Amino acid sequence: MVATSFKTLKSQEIFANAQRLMPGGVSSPVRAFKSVGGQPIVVDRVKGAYLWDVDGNQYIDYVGTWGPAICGHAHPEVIKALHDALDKGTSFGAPCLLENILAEMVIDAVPSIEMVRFVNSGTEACMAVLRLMRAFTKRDKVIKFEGCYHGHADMFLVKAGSGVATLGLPDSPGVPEATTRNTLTAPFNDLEAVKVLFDENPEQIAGVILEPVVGNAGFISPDAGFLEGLRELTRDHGSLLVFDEVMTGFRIAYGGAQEKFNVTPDLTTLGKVIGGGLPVGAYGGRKDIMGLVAPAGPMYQAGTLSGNPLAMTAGIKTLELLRQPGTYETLDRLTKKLTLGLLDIAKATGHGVFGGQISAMFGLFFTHEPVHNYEDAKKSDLAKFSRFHRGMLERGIYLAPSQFEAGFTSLAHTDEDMDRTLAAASEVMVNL
Ligand code: KE4
Repeated sequence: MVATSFKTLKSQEIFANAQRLMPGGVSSPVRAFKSVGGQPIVVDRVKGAYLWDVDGNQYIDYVGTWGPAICGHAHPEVIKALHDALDKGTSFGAPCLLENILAEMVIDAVPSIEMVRFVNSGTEACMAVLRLMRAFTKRDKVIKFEGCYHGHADMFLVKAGSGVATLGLPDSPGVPEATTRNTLTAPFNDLEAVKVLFDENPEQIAGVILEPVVGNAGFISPDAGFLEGLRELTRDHGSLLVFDEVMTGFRIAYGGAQEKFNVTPDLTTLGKVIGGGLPVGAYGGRKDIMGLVAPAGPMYQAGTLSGNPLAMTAGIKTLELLRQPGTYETLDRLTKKLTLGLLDIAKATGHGVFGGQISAMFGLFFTHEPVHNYEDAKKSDLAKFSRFHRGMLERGIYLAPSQFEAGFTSLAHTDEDMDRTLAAASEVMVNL
């Protein structure tokens, strides 16, 4: 028995008060555990691969604050760098050397990025990149994929993944039809459907935006040739290809999914890892496109805290840690051990299961069928996933509280953590 005394009285009290103060008691919907049931735990502190709740329970954390904690939470070198930076102030609202340093690291790392603009979140990055796609091509329509999530801006809340899918929302009220009229959707991994959209909307499509490895419908890998096919289609139709690498950037590889799959988009969005846990987003790409962004060009986008010295500091240190030799081999080995172990245990205990991992990103579905797109994902056994999530939580394993999310490992996770996680899974899956 994986020992745990799972008492959460303080969490329950704090969360009850939170629900009086904030909608759903949270600052972001997926944290509310709505789709997996039960009360969320209230986190007191994090360190390395672990988090502790306010009742003192310790968990092995596979959410990693949704991706940024890829070096482990509160990495000592990141914390020290922040302490040193704090003495110089928290925000300048003016150019600072740290922006140059992080920009240079991003440009050196990401194949598509010749020039970059920092913002404060992945949502902001995706909003800006959509405006840029339209400004550059002078076309209004954009193709996204069902189940992909590109932040909560109006024009992306069409068949979106992540929290929208988690809550089973038909998309959101408050979004005018006029705003989403130009957002076309296709199933992920379906090149034919994209071809039809291009044929039906000749010379009207500004571009295609996607998560090159989907994390917001659960973990879904691109089929062989899918990314290459999109690169060819967009080029043939004078449209732009945009990889939303807010989640995959610096996680799938140091150069992101575009390095891993050797497909270079025209524009890329980033977030999460490049802020090392502080609020950052970024968009970047070809110089001839980025040259349109104000004040260099006419396309307007701005932000009070964009490029602030603390976020830049955390991002710089995080990327310095990631670019050490062997980083991604370690992440891949550990995550493969975990994922293959979970799949083996599920099969050995009689469950249909489909899942996989790429580098430090993984996921599984309880289903007897393969999962290539969001429709497939929705057919999986969501109730069984909820029971799995709860059983693991009670054994000190903190998984993303939704089937429509991905799992994340870090450089702080160890073989012992994986062994403990698999031992917990063996217990939970027997009686799932
Ligand atoms: P943010 O605005 O949350 O920083 O980034 C939006 C975003 C854009 N693109 C991709 C591929 C993303 O995964 C995200 C945000 N990811 C979710 C988790 N799936 C953030 C967690 C949350 O919404 O609380």
